[in-house]
Amino acid sequence: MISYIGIGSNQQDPIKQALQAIEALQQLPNSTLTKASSLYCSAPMGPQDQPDYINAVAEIDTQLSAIELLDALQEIEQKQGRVRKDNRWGPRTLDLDIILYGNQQINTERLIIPHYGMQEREFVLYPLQEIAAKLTLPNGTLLSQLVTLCDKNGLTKVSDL
Ligand code: ROI
Repeated sequence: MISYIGIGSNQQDPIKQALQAIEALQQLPNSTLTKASSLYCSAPMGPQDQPDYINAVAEIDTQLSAIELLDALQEIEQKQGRVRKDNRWGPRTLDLDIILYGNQQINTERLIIPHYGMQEREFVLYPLQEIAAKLTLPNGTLLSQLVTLCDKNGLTKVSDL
């Protein structure tokens, strides 16, 4: 199964966190990291009194089920010092989200795939476009169409800073 993983950090050296997360994704069991986007710097979505984020998207080819993948991603978050508390819209050391899992639509207590926010988040859509320009979402929407509709909101590649 081809799956896309969103990577985000705005604490504890975010660039290092994102690079370390990509390395950790390379070590996932029964999976291959097939692509990783550039790192991007994005303005915080949600409360503005927090640092800018570093975001990226990775493509993996995996034999893990969606739930097994979620467990593995949460383990990586924990290892990189993520503290899950009352900070739904607050700063985070590392956030790993399953953006897409093949063409599946999943709606359970723990998992909503495609990720509910992906359609309007520039820090998901632009990195995703970099590595999967021709992607179509499970509902038939073209990624390129969503990108056209989505303001960059100051998003920059880290290499362009
Ligand atoms: N804002 C940006 N720019 N990038 C993120 O990864 C991100 N993650 C979040 C919230 C707090 C919604 N804001 C974000 O979880």
